[in-house]
Amino acid sequence: MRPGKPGLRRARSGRHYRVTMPEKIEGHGGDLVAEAIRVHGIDRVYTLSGGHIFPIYDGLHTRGMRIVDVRHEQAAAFAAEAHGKLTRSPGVAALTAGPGVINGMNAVVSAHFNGSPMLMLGGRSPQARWGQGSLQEMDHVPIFASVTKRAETVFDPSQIAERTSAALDVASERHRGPAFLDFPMDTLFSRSEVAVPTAVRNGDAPLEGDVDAAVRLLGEAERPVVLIGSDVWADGAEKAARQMIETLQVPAFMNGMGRGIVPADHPLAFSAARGQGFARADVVFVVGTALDFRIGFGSFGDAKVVHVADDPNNVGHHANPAAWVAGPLTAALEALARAAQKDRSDWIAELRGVEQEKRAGFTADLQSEAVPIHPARIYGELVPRLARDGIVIADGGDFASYAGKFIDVYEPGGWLDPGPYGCLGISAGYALAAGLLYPERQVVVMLGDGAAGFSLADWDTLVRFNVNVTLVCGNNGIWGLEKHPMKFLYGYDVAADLRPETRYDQVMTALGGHGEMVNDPSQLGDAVARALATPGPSLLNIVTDPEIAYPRSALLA
Ligand SMILES: Cc1ncc(C[n+]2csc(CCOP(=O)(O)OP(=O)(O)O)c2C)c(N)n1
Ligand SMILES: [Mg+2]
Repeated sequence: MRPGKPGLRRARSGRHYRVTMPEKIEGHGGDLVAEAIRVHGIDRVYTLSGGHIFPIYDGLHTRGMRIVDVRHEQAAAFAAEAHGKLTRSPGVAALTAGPGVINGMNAVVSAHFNGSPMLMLGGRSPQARWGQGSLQEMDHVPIFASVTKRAETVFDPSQIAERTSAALDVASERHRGPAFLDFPMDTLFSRSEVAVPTAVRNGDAPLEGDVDAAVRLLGEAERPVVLIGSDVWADGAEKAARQMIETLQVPAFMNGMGRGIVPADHPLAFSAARGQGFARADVVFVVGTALDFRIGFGSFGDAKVVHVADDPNNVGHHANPAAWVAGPLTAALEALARAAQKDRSDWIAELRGVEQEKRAGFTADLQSEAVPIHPARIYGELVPRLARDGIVIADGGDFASYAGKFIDVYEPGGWLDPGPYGCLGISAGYALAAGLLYPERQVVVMLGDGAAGFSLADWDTLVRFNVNVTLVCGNNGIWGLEKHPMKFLYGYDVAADLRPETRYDQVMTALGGHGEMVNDPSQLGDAVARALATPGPSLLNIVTDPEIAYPRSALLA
């Protein structure tokens, strides 16, 4: 929304909404950035210091807004991405020109893949000297253009508030994602007087696609399943999803931020039976997630696929869906809930049988007495001690894959994984955002030893902000998810070993947190309990068996 006269405007839905006259404020560029962020209801910015962005700090500081500063920009940017995932309004990172901005790049790409609302603000060398070789003089915008919804440089000081506000709105619009703005130093230090626009909310746009066909397919299906993905949570459609599933008695699987929308102990929630569910279904409804490698590219044997996406551009036409629907997911799920009802108790009972059988098959590993410790045993000790509203973050290869298999989620917003971009090193930033947003909840990171190396300097940040987080490191001394496949393909492996038994626990204690190393499975339970009970950050360094590879079947490409 541009600043302007008060009055009625027409929304995309055709409805009208009232526009209030925004107040004018006078200030430097940082004031205007901070004000635009503040009026969007966002109270904090993640950052690492750099002179190019000092006015933004001043703008935030003088408004009493929170500045969360880290040790490597990737942590600030991943914190902003996690903030977006958890709060469903944009997380904001402010990074200094050149290397600062580029260090945050992977989180922007992750937000692009994950549909996470996020705004990255960058410093930029002064326009008055452009081309003369200022420090860190580079054009970020073309680099960010292909992985953001909007990437632009704001040259005019009087446009700063408006462009910042518009970038936040763009990031929040379906299909959500990252936006990037940078400000030349001379622009950011200049003063102007402008009106700061208020936030624009997502309207109830009409549904596109063939709603009737989707409803008919659901009404007629004998053995439907639904997969609920991250966009259902991001779009605030979790109640509609649960209602549809319960009304029509459709077995539900969940991935990404969709996990927990139907609590893991609900009669219609399934996870271990996923292979069988997809193989035996006659129609698979995929709602709010891409038809990508995580779900066999949307090809489910003989089953038809119906794709429900939050935006027409996100429909997976490659899978030739029998029907597709695109638009607000609450409306889409409410439409599906009007399908004809059917008795599906036999189908549900069949899947429940499979679920129970598969879960019974996990028990031996979860309780394994083996030395070195079986990675599954760690989950065997952790899972019973997790709070129902805990937040679990998975960062690593094989060790993190076990998290997806063994950790049950009971509330939406309780699970954070890197998503289909699969970037190692998310966890310090993700934990920082989660722990500061929800200090009263358990935050637990399931961390590979390889993944640990990407972000361990930011354990210092977790200590400095006294974030209540437990890092559980499965230390097999290898890049397991790479070593085992390479050995399988070539008969040997290179570049896949780490040093065995590295003392990551001592890194944590040196930085001021709680750390323990565990070699003996019988000591594990008590160590987990101690770590969870210790305020502030703690790290369990658990030496696991490098011979054990996660049993994997997904086709990555
Ligand atoms: C930034 C980044 N670099 C490299 C990879 C490739 N990669 C995926 S899993 C993996 C191994 C992870 O090792 P670790 O965290 O120790 O977990 P493990 O598989 O040993 O349990 C690697 C190197 C990646 N996904 N992301
Ligand atoms: Mg490892």
